[in-house]
Amino acid sequence: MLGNLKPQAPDKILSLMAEFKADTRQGKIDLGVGVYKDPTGLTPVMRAVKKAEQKIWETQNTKSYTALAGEPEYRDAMSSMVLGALGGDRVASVGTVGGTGAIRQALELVRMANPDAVIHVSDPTWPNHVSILNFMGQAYEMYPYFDNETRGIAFEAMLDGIGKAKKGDVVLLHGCCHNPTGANPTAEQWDAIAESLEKTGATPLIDLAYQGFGDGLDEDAAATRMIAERLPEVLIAASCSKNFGIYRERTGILMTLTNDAKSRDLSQGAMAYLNRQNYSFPPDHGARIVSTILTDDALKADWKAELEEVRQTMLGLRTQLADELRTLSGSDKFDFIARHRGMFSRIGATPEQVARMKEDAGIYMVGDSRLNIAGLNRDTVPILARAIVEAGV
Ligand code: PLP
Ligand code: TYF
Repeated sequence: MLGNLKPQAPDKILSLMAEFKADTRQGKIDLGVGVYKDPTGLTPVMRAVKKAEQKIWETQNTKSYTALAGEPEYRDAMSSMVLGALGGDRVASVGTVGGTGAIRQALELVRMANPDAVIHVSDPTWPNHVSILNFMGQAYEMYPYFDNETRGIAFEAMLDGIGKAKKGDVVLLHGCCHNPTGANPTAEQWDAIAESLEKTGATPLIDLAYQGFGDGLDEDAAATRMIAERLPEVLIAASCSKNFGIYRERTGILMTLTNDAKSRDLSQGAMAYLNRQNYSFPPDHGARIVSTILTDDALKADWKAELEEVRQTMLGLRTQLADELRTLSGSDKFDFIARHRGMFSRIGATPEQVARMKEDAGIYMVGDSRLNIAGLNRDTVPILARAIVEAGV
């Protein structure tokens, strides 16, 4: 039976990780997979996470099952972090296996509610969105997003695209720090996106995987909150992998906001049902770390301070790289790097140029020319800038 299986194409980002590991060259630079690295190249366990784990170790007296939906303290704390005061009783939620699990459960929830739904995703989007949609056999369309000339958003085309969504369809949006491009809508553009959703009646599904990595914890949730306030029904898939640095703990949450108690309760029941069908109880350890931090003033303050250091480090690298490229290229065409936000920028290099940077300079970025800013440090920025200019980008 198992011999009938077809070989599956590997995840390009994860294969790049393996290729980088196997490269024996000194001075190679990994700008591939989206994990934060400090200037020494380490993905640290955050201080508040260590302290929360210690507190859990000292006080936890059982590892018995929790609840199908996950612990209420975690879900409440996440609702406040993402939605601020808006959360409250419009929200239904379940803990999930990472942000990926939240997206998968969201798509399954949509399929249960409307089997005819079409999911509208940005072109490009995180490859796993497309992979999951294909695997599920879920109908989807891509709306234009990135302008390869300006390396900004092709906004008129984007609006046109999402305007084609119908009531009962879903528009998948990156709440902040778009992956893979780094280009994000302005506040005015977010307003126009909300207006389009109001007009068409399509339901937004907001993927929030980088809250705190762009303009700040509240700033990065502003678009999500504005949409949650204006739209009658909103789905949010949030991840704690990056902003708490707990990638391997697999900590995420799926939230829905509705305008009536009946829909909220149906949604809560359906999401818990989906957890049961897929894995029963969601992972607890990461969720408990998060709720321990968010409900303790001192831990929360320390976590926020460290997250802000992480954000500022990435912003500093962006400015340095844009400055360096302005000097080396004698033009301002790379200034978009300083305007982009989050871990990634798509720099607009061809696949050949990306391959050349890997071969000549040992610089690894994803084939679509997405680079992870956090893979750099002050010493490697000039090396990358030179390689970009030498490759003729
Ligand atoms: N959504 C986007 C856009 C991502 O980049 C990621 C990965 O980091 C996720 C969701 C989910 O991440 P995880 O499943 O590791 O929480
Ligand atoms: O885009 C990235 O690099 C991150 C990490 O299958 C990631 O989102 C990459 C591939 C994958 C899961 C997570």
